[in-house]
Amino acid sequence: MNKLIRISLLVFIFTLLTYAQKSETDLLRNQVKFPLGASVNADMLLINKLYHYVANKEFNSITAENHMKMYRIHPEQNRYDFSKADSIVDFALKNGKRIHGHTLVWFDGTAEWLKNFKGTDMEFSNEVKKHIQTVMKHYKGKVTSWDVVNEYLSQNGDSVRDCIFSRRMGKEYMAQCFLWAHEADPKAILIYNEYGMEWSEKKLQAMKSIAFDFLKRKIPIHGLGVQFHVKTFDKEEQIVRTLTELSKTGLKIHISELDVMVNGHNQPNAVYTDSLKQLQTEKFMLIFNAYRKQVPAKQQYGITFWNIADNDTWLRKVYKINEWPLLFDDNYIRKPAYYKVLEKVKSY
Ligand code: 9MR
Repeated sequence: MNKLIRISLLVFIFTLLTYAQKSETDLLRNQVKFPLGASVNADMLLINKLYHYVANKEFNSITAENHMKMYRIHPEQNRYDFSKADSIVDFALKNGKRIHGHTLVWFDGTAEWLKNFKGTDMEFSNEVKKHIQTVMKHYKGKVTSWDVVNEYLSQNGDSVRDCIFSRRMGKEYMAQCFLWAHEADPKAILIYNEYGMEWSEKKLQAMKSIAFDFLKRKIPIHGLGVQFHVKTFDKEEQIVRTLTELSKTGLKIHISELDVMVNGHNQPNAVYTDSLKQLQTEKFMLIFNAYRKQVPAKQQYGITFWNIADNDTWLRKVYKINEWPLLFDDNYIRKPAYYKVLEKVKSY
């Protein structure tokens, strides 16, 4: 009897070890040659063990989905609240992960006090400078890179977005923010993050020319963030083209907010059918493949998913859309798409 128990125990330990070893090679993050990231939420990390487990196990780069935005981190003119963002940073550092900062200046992430700021334009600029530099200095040596400005262009890319920053500081505000950011942390990788190039050639070209213009004028820009909130019906050609064209700048390319929507037309009764799952898998594979092929290795800053599992997605929370846009299902289990992408990257 004793012998039987010992043998079963040995078999159990052996299975566990084999599984542990196998599971390391079966991790997508170990099979890609660039950092694999996810944006996270501080409260979820704290309260949901599965969330914490998957974030830690599957990803080696971390972005705060919301907690570094101005409305969270700097809610009043003379008050910063770093507590939630700090807890994300602690989690990442403790587990040896890279931290990407998101985002210093964003029309939609701006705190109310700044939107309603009554001072002169010069005083407004000064507040923006103070914000950028205070946040960056707080995380100096911890946060590797920053989305300095997010969504600088208008929806279709035909002009600089009309927003509080362009109105108060002029259209050149982005260049100014990069200069301030560089001054605050000269080692930080500074990124301009944008969306929509996968469906707007005009926006793609506008982003590319801004990057070239900054390089020409020696504005300290080091990377371009391509959000890629992609829909199953977005054209393959334009997705690939986005990566090809932006790579020509020689800057680092970060796929910064990846998710693939299957209910892109927002149908209230949408069902996650097998054919949608298939289309979604193909899009994920296309993106990983295109990133490897179109972006030179030294420019590959990584692919970051916009949160962990389907039930964490902003699309359900913000837009109340029936969506399943990520690689983990509502129970934090890898979806078949995960294994397909893994298979694909292993075959390279
Ligand atoms: O996913 C984010 C959502 O939880 C927030 O309510 C929203 C406003 O702060 O921002 C979402 O994230 C956005 C990101 O910061 C910038 N690109 C677009 C993302 C989706 O709106």
